[in-house]
Amino acid sequence: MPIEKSHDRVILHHPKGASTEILFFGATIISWKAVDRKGSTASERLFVSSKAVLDGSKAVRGGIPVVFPCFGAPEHPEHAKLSQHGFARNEIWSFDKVVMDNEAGVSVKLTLNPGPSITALYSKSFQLAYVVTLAEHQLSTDLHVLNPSNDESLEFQALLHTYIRAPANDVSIAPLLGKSYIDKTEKTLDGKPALKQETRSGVDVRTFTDSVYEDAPQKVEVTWPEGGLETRLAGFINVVVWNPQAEAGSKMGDMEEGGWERFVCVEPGYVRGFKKLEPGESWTGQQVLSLL
Ligand code: TA6
Repeated sequence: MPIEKSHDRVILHHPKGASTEILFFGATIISWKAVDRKGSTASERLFVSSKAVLDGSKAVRGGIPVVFPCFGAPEHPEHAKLSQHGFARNEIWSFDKVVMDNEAGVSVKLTLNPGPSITALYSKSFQLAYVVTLAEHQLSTDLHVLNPSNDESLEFQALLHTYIRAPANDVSIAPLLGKSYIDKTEKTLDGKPALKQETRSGVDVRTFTDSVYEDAPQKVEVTWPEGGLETRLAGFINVVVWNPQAEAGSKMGDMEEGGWERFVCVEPGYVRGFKKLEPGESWTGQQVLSLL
């Protein structure tokens, strides 16, 4: 059966063996299994910490959390009451409909609109739709933001916090050479994160890494011996590369021991400044993950 829906999640199955599992909590994708191009059995391509909390009491440590309307600590006055990375990853989304179900793939749409738990913290009108499409070797995640207001603009940040399962100390991420980036692991004398220019043709995460790249390329390859993934982005202007290593990872209560050795986060986002939608306007951020 291509689509299994229960009270708290939906699981999509591709006829050729791939699958993906989406919690309605946060619209968090907690599994993507894909068959590699050599045609062996489907294996897990995302990382979810074995200590992740999946009962809806806190954001999932792993998979693909949805970050909206702010990235990191809130900076916009309208976000003053929000927690880190905003509310989207902590809210229950609604299953809207099956978008596609055929040999090419299976696709579903989830939605999030302001409910009491959101309006208590955030006063702006918005409509979010998240379309997840599973193909044989590919997973697409499209985040649609609509400003339904007749008279107010909407300013937000958005990001897909993708935890790619990989041998972290052996990965290379490209092409980021020459791109400017904010290094959040280093503070300048005035306490601000350091602005740097990438000098590496292949970025590694062998040390604690938390880099926000400007002018994201439309395609990023994450490669390692014996494997790799490609991320194609549209609508997003930044890409964040994050791995806490033991330095930060060992302090995270929901990070399994040594988990930082088994993932790299490559996160398409619109996180430098704010995207502004005038009344009635909409925006889409797309991530397409493909096996190399
Ligand atoms: O995307 C990188 C980052 O912003 C890091 O600074 C780190 O905070 C990470 O997200 C995880 O954030 P979380 O709120 O999920 O613990």
